[in-house]
Amino acid sequence: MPSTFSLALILFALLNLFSPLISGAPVEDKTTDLAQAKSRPRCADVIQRREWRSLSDDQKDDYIEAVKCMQSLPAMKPVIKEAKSRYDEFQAYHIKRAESVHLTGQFLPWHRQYLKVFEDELRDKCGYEGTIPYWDWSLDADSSKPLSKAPVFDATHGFGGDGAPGTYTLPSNHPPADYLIYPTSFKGCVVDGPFAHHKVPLGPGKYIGDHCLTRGIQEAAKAYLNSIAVKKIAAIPSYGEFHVEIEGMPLTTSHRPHDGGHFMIGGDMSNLYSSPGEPLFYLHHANLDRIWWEWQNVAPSRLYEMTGRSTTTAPFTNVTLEFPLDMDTLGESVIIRDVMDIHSEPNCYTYA
Ligand SMILES: [Cu+2]
Repeated sequence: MPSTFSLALILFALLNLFSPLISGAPVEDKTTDLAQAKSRPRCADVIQRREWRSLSDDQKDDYIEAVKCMQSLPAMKPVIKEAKSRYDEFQAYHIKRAESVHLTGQFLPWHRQYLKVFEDELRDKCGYEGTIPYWDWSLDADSSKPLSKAPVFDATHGFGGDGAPGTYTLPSNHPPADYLIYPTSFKGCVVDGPFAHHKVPLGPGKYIGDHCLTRGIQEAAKAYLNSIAVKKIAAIPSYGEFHVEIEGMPLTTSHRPHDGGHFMIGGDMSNLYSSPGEPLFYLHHANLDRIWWEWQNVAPSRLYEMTGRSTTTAPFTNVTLEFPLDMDTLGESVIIRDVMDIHSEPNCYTYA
């Protein structure tokens, strides 16, 4: 756990960086367009995203093999030249877009499309026949076992475990507050499982330098990830409040499932910019996306409910269904409307 002081310091840095967001009045111009929604073709077939522990060992191995395949394919046209693999290219684009796709209305839809293009790439370039699994961390947070014993951290059929203390040092010329780092989360390199000693070329934060995949599992994060925390957020009736409450700090003053999950894994994952260097990023965000999808399905009016500011700095506009979700060289750029119904073209997946 970071000390209260270091948490306060981080919060201060976050508040400074995003102060216009916090001080500005929320923009309320809800977009609900059911007529348009009905015109989108329904998928003939949907593929199922499943919870990690419901996969067979072979299915788990297939997913990890596909991720490792992405890490072995050359980058195509990365936005940061040091990105070496196609996998790194996804991380690079997240670093570049981090300040516009977090703490804004497009947070959930942008990450929904980001996951979709990553999943398409696993299937198209690496012959993967499955989907991105999701990690329902509430199951582990509700359990009396430590989070570090969660099946995702298994060394044989999982992503490997916690960082080994003393194996990693943050760059000394790295201003932690600028990069929104939790220094105590960088416990050490992952030394077991399929990503042991895997080299991440970008991060932590906006820093560029080869380093090991780092973790620092925080057991205290259970409080933000348990089923009570999830139920509380799922019960929020408006999207405007829901997307803030699921995303968390610094929009909120304490952790929520999104930032709490990032913080729980630690290392690059605990960073706003470089987090997709951690392969569990995709399973964490798939679970957030599932919670949003379930929220959308509570009432027909929610399926296309969208609101929130488009930028973290003035002048603020409100995101609408026409707002662009750029994916650059990663895959198809779409508008928010296109991602809202995952059972409609061009999405065609669901959560089991
Ligand atoms: Cu992100």
